[in-house]
Amino acid sequence: MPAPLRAPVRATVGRAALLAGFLLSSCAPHDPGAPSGTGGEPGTGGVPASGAGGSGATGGATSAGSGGATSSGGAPGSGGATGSGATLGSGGRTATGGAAGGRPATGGTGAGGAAGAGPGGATGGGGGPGVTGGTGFYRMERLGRGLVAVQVSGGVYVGWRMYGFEYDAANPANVAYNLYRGGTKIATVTNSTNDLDTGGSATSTYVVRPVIGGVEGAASETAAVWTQPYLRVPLQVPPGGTTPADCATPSEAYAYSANDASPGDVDGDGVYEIFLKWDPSNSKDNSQSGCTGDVYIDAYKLDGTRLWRIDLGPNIRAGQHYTQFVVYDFDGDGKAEMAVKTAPGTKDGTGAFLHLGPAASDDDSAVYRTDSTGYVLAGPEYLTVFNGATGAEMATVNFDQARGTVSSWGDSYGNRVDRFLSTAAYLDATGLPSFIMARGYYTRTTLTAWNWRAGKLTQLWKFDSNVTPKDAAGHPYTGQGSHSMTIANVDDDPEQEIMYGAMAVDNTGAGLCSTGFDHGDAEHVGDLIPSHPGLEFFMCNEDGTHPAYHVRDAKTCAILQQGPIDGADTGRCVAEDVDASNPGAELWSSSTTGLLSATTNASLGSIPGSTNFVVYWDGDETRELLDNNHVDKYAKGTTSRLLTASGVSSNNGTKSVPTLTADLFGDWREEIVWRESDSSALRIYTTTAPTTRRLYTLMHDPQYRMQVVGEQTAYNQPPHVGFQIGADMPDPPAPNIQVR
Ligand SMILES: [Ca+2]
Ligand SMILES: [Ca+2]
Ligand SMILES: [Ca+2]
Ligand SMILES: [Ca+2]
Repeated sequence: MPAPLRAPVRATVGRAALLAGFLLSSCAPHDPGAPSGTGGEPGTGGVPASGAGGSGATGGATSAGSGGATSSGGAPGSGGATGSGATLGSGGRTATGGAAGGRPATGGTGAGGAAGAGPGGATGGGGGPGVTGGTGFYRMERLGRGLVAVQVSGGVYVGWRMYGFEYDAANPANVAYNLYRGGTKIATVTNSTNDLDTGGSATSTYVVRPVIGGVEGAASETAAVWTQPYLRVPLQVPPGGTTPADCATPSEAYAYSANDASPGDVDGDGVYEIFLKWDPSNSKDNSQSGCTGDVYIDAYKLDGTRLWRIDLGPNIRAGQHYTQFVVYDFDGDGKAEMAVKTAPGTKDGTGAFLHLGPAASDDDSAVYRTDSTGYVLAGPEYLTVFNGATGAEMATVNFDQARGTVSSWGDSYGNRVDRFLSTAAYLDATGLPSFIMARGYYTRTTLTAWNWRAGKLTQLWKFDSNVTPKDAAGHPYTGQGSHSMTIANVDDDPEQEIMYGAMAVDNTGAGLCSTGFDHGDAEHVGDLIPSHPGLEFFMCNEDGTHPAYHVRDAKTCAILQQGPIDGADTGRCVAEDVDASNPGAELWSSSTTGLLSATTNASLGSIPGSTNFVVYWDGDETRELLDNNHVDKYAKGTTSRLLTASGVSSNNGTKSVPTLTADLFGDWREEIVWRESDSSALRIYTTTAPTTRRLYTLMHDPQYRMQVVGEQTAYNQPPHVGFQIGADMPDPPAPNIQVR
């Protein structure tokens, strides 16, 4: 049975006390959409340090005006006094501990290394955007507080982030948050990171400050109230075109729609930007011949400012299996990069053809497409790293899984040779992330891991099933991959492993294990069976000659549950805790009957209303269903509607997936990004359902964050955290992270 939701803890503060509050006395009123915020103010949030006064860097609040425009946040603060821990005014970044720039001067980078104790490096008690902290292994993003306020019936819903390093697993009560409306403290929230302000209105503004060990920390950015439960991000739709007269599908008009997206903070202000792939209406599944329009990738600030557009050119075909773009901060400088497969004719975000590495001497006017089929089976193939802020090419190398002989990948006409996947993962002892490019899964299977560090792109390792054909138990590594690739730490070292359908690869690039059950379309990994040690992996299978689905020990590939061999192509399946009455996750799929317990494989009743995405949306700990443009609740065998987003559309045909789901702002519940049906904007929906479950931002869970990186790939799958969230969950473990 579900744990009863605890009563919210919310202390109201008398008005007189508020007026005496010195902390906000110098905050300028919020000015939605203003180009600059207010400067820094001395605060008490920082820890005494020896640094010079902190200079607030660029601001950037997620707070938005009612029209949906993002306030671009504060100008640099003038810095706090030495030793007192400068904080900033609204929108500004906190310079932790008052050091210039606020970053620790030295930081531990070895496995399990402690954060350095450089000037200003003491952290953890601050509260403004871009706060640093933690001493764990994984170098994670420095995020703002993500404060959102949405007008709802009965007041204003307000939600914000708890940082992963803020969470005190041993003493959760040590952390609380003071919520201010217009400079007046209205609540101290101790068991969640949200509040329903019954006194709020559309003109209210909010600030939140952490209270750690009884000491109030730095102010967040200021949030204005949205009058609808989404942020609208205007887009610039690329002009359509017409295919050449001599191609397989001649003189065909095509138009563009917004497709998959990925978040990354390109300017280090603690606010995500959105990287967006544009899909031409004539994009193709690899099995289909025909020419396609070019693929574009844009980056947008949340106010709709387009930062750049990359044109991948005529030698990259459009379709779900071709362009997999990896967005994350790979070198740890606080700014996200993007890596993607490119070719001659690709123009970077400055409008220039690629010109580095092998691209320096290629022919950018060449079209390598076979006109009679539309496939691109000749010509150079590259891997390029782009600057996230400018779209400029930073490094290009040959794509080191060359197509070679087309027929060696499973067919001769050009389908299976061009099956690509990508994601990021923490693979080596530095605690910095790497990224992974995969080619092939029906027969030959290859993965390469790459580091972008100190301005250089280097290969960390390469896995090739031609070199390593079987695991220790004799199960094949050929033909095992899926249409998605998910990351989890499944063994005893902190580095992460790669779950690749029926097989897994260790962080070192060595094969870890395989079930030999062959290719499938969907996979999910998490703590699916709480009573079984470690993480479990679930997938469904395509060929009908292996079990329709299986649950395995993610570390050993030992089969824990399996479905019937039913001859079906089980193309859709989900594992998640959607039923509070059953411990752990439930399973369901397109070829089996009923909702099944991951722990026992027993049927629990009728199947949920969709077999697609899942999303944390309402106030309890079980997860909700996301399909097409709606969110649904499964309970006691019944599926009921929680949200219908009118005016938006899903992507990728019958897959009906959103543009993106991730914990982009607000509390730990996930935001849903859909495109407006004509692609004139993205809408980022946020929940307004109060909860009394408190969790740190899911983006500070290394497994979830890496799965968000991989979410854009091929048949998009929802990300899963690396610990149990569910009706019977214990308090979560502290994440092994550091933010600097
Ligand atoms: Ca940003
Ligand atoms: Ca970077
Ligand atoms: Ca590991
Ligand atoms: Ca959220």
